[in-house]
Amino acid sequence: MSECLFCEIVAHELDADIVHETANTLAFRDIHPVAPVHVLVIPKKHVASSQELGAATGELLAELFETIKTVAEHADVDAGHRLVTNVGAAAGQTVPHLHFHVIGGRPLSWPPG
Ligand code: DGP
Repeated sequence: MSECLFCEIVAHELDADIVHETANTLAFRDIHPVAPVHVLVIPKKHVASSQELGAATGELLAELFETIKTVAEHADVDAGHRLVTNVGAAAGQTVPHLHFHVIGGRPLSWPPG
């Protein structure tokens, strides 16, 4: 077993409600949804957070955003959703594997908590 929860989902060692998959990305429903639509989009490769992204990961980043776009379209929230990535424990990151929350399906207020 991997020590990373999301790596376990990628390896199918842990069940998840997968909604979309590409060669290098995976999208699955958040286990604790905060809105009718709450999907997590992750790279299959372990990346701890967006702090590890840069010029060398440009293609992966483009693929992640293609997946985010597809997820939003399939969930019918392409015209209105929030995209969140928490970076570090101080910002509320509980799983140290890069993930983008795609949240929608209800009115979203600003600023976030
Ligand atoms: P964050 O707090 O930004 O690190 O978000 C982590 C999210 O991951 C949180 O909203 C709950 C979700 N999560 C944690 N464990 C699991 C799991 O085993 N399966 C799924 N589908 N989601 C999980």
